Amino acid sequence: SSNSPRTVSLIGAPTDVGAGARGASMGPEALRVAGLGPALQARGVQVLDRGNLSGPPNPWLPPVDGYRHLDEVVAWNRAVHEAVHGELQQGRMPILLGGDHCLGLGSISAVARHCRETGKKLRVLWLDAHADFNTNQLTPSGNIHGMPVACLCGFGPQALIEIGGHVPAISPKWIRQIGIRSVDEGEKRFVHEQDLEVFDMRYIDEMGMRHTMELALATLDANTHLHVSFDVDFLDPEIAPGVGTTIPGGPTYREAQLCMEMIADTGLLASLDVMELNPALDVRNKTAELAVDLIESLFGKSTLMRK
Ligand code: B3U
Ligand code: MN
Ligand code: MN
Repeated sequence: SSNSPRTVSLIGAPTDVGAGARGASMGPEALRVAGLGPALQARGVQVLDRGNLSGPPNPWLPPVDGYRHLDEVVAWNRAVHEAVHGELQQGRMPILLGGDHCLGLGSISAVARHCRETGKKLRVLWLDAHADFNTNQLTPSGNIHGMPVACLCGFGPQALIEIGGHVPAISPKWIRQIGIRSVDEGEKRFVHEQDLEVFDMRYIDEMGMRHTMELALATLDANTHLHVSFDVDFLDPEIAPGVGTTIPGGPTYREAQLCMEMIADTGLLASLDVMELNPALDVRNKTAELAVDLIESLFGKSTLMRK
């Protein structure tokens, strides 16, 4: 049983305007060099590479009112929103190649808009070391890649929260966060206040990845659009050094594979973000190759038997 479209569209968003380290702007090309397109074709899906979006350069300035590069982040997110929405309208599965995670806002707001237009339910899996639930009041850095989940839930600057034409773009109830292990003090309080469903590393340690994913994927049905926002810093830095903010103690290779395989088993994956890959910090493109390996599992590569 698979609702997933047979054609995927790769959309490159080469920017690091929302990040605290430069280099995620090279992510899309590193994923192509690691063979993402052919790997997906080998899974039996048609692949359209839509090339890269364009947007303003990174001015590398300090934050203003708790936001770094707000105008640039808005411009990039508008471009991402339109591109992702356009692909969904054509019946294709958008894969956003980041770029930093501030662009999850443009991507997921487009998915949410598409779900409103087609009467689908939305479930967002947020795979990340971070909750990305800061506001300009709470942020220690001003970097907007630490804020996209809050913005999607309606907490952020007007220009960002209204990108999908509906405020808030999504309800916190639609999100499941997995792999979380670095949350700022104020951000922690806000996560609890908004009742985000978080499966942090403590939970995964105690209960295991299988049980975690069973809960994160519970209550899906044939009318659910499943979106995965994969921040590559989700993974343990021992296996994935090529990201701007490495946090020790992430999922191992086996745990990450199981996570992807269980998502694949639902047959409901309908859109994907691959974010925060930073080739400037990588070792011989191995983090990009690992990301491609895991995306293959997300598309069913390691599934021998269907339950
Ligand atoms: N929570 C911190 C750090 C951070 C969030 N997302 C990433 N880093 N990649 C912040 O700056 O908001
Ligand atoms: Mn993130
Ligand atoms: Mn992260």
